[in-house]
Amino acid sequence: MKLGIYYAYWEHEWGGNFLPYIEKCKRLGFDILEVACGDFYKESDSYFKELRDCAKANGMILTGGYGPRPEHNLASTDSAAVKKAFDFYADMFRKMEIAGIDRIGGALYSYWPVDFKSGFDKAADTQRSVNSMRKLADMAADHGITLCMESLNRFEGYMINEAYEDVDYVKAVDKPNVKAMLDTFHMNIEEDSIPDAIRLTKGTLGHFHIGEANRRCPHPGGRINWQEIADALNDIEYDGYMVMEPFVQMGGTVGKDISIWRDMSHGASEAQLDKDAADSVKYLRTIFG
Ligand SMILES: [Mn+2]
Repeated sequence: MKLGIYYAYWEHEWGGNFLPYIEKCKRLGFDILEVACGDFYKESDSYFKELRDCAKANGMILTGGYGPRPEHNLASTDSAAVKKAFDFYADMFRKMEIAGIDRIGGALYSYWPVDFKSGFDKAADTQRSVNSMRKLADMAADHGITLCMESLNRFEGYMINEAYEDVDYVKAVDKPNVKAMLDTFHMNIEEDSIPDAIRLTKGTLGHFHIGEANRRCPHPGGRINWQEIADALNDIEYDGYMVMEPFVQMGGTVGKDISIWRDMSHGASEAQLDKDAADSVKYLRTIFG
């Protein structure tokens, strides 16, 4: 199994420069670096060529993530805004291809984090989202990109909270490059059984995020049963990637969006954060190979 980590573990703001993380994560024992694609519009093509060359030189795979800002909500009733969102994604997909990124995951079907006070109509929003996603999928396919629909917990989203809803959504879109995506942090809140949820996604699972129940790096003795997850992924013959998405630091937009209101790192230095990540991937290899 190819194992990765999301760069935001070390950062307080989304975006930023991903280049130094390629070499760092290689050194820490990862195969994959996941980057945030939401600010790709700020960078020129030459930056993405540099990313691709750096990843290649280090033997690293790059994957993408995006929690769409409200103006990129494909389920919006504002069709002019959705049209602009397609333009935004067109630029992102083109740059992803330059960087060699062939998959992106997140709440691409909606926006994130959801403002529940503004109200919503789940059935109507889902229908609009499915229609828009068919078009987005064709745009992504032109760049060899797969779109992964991440199932989120109820406090962060409303359209897809459980694996069965994810599978239903993916089947409704019915495009080969639109897949389901699970995350152990969200599943731990919403699913009756994490392994059963994984088994439900057989044939549709495109990406997998992992973390402890409180989003620390996976470690022995935590509350997530990594062996039963490995068994379930093995049963469904999952051949995609596994990317850890730890969040332990307060502060900035990352800390606010993720709701980190105490220093879960206990004042960890960057060297300590590095060690925790390296220990985690070493542990995961004993279970996932
Ligand atoms: Mn996730």
